[in-house]
Amino acid sequence: MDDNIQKKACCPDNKHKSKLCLGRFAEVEKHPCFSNSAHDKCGRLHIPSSPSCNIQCRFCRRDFNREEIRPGVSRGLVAPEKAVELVRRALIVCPEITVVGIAGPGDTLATDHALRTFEAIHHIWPKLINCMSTNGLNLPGKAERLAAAGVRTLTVTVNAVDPEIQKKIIAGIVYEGQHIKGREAAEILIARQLAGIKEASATGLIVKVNTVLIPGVNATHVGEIAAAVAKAGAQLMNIIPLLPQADFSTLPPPNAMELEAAFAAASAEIDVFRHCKRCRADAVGIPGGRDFGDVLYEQREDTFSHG
Ligand code: CLF
Ligand code: SF4
Repeated sequence: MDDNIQKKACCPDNKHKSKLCLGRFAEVEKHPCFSNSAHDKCGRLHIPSSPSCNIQCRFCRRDFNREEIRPGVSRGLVAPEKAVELVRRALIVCPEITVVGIAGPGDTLATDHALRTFEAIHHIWPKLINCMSTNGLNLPGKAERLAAAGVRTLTVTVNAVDPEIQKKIIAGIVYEGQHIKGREAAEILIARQLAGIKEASATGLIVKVNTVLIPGVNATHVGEIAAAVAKAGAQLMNIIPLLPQADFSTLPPPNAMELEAAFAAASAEIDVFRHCKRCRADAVGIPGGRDFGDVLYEQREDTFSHG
């Protein structure tokens, strides 16, 4: 783990390192997406257990197939009741796995599928790092249950902290049973993301923020996002270049200069993770290495239901 991350995590002024914080960060030395030294050595099992989403990002196209390598895609859905057997087989197929992540194909907190999955796994493998990725809308109030379910690392996707920018990125949200659009939806989402990050960080989770870099929309806003999420307690940021699709299919992906400018702006505020592989929701193995999803997900029909 980058020593800077430890220092910033323990105390923003870098003056001391508490035992609590060092213990907390020693755990993620084996996390391929939180530790620069582990990204090509440690593996993650993604369990595609979350069936639906509570917001609509304009760049998102969820799909079920075997071919595409990108977030939002999986071969199907795995029920929480099937997760323990899946983990057991995954640890045999790929012993390097240190992390069980849930990152879709929908949002992990839109339903309780991900939480129930983590609870079942943590009961049997308390040393595995459970890792959740969420849009953050339903994050406030969940930190203690997440921690009790063995979730040590949390990723919140924050694409803007300015509602005028955020309202261009989302078509709407479903909040407290209501469909909400425009600036109101953007304000609610941003407020809940920042409140959720603050609460999760205070509870002891290590928080990373993913930001999708969208030219002409949020590409010059990354420094402000980084400053806001760092203030809320996030430790790490991952900038993901836009894959043009859905409503944003006609936008260009960011070029190398835009990406470097975003990395530079973010780096001034927070540590930046630069090894992201834009994983599928059912990825298995060391990111960037061989994917064992075909072995794991396609040979046992009883553990798998196409969604
Ligand atoms: Fe999965 Fe995400 Fe956890 Fe990693 S992936 S839920 S934090 S265990 Fe990692 Fe894949 Fe990039 Fe995500 S390389 S897409 S950052
Ligand atoms: Fe897609 Fe994730 Fe956005 Fe939901 S939060 S619309 S799953 S990218």
